[in-house]
Amino acid sequence: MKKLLLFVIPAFVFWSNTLHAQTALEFDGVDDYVNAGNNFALTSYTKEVWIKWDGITGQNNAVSGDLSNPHAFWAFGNRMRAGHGSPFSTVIDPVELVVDEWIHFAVSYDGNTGEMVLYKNGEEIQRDDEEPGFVLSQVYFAAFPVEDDLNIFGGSMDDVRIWDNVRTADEVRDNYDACLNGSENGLVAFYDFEDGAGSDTAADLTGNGNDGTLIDMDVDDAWVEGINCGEDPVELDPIEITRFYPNPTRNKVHLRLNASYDRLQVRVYNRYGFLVRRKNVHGPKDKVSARLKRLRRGYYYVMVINRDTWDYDYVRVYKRGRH
Ligand SMILES: [Ca+2]
Ligand SMILES: [Ca+2]
Repeated sequence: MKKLLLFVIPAFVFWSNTLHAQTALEFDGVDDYVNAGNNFALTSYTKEVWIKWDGITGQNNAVSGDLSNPHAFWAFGNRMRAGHGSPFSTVIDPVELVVDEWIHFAVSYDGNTGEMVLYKNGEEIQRDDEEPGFVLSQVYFAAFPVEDDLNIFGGSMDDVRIWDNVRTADEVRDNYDACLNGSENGLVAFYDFEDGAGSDTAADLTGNGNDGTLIDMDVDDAWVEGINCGEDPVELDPIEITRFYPNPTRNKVHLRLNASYDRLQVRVYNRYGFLVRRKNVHGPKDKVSARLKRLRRGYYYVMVINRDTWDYDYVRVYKRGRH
């Protein structure tokens, strides 16, 4: 039905902003960063992050501290690396970073042995010894602030996790692309970046209060499409309304869909773009209906949304009668 409805009223632009996949934060590579505070006191730790690097040269800090609490998890010289104190390059990815691709990195540090291990997409890629005895306290995303220099990261970041222990290789591999809920044992800060457009905060979902504050970022544009945690993304056909009837109608319109869907939402918008009806439908269902009873005569847009993918289709229906 979409092909028949190439005209779009301005209000539909607003609608599309409210329908999104999982989100991430995009950093402009100039001065954007997040301050996650200094309430950490970790003598052993594991940091995890998904990054999509946009290729800018420079220091590209992902999850780091600052000069007073120097630890760095960063992409310098086109290679992801980690360390603390100096040198900061205790472990280095032997392979150069690819631009514009989501990659997961994790680094663990054992404060008792000094051992540091770097993982890429769940697999160990390097390990080395660091001097034992570091305490991680301050955390920034996308920056390592020193005087007049932020050592900024350019690109997107998603699903930052900070643990107060040494995650094992099995734990990293089994969970790097899983969805966490924040209550996992040892997780001291967790940011899934689902806060959404307009938010100047990246909430810490652990309940430990390590919320991140967006600094010098455009809170409307910085929230972009992120990784989809959980199962491998299944390629689903876009939802489509294949038939709707009756039209015009007095009471109800029935909509047939191109496939069965588990979680649907039906919305009715008036011709000014205002939402006048909304209901969730639990499936699997390949047909739904929308009530137009008690609405004024005129044109309405009936939208069906697949709540698993936020994909949608809509049709225009004429409501006849006085009510
Ligand atoms: Ca996310
Ligand atoms: Ca900025």
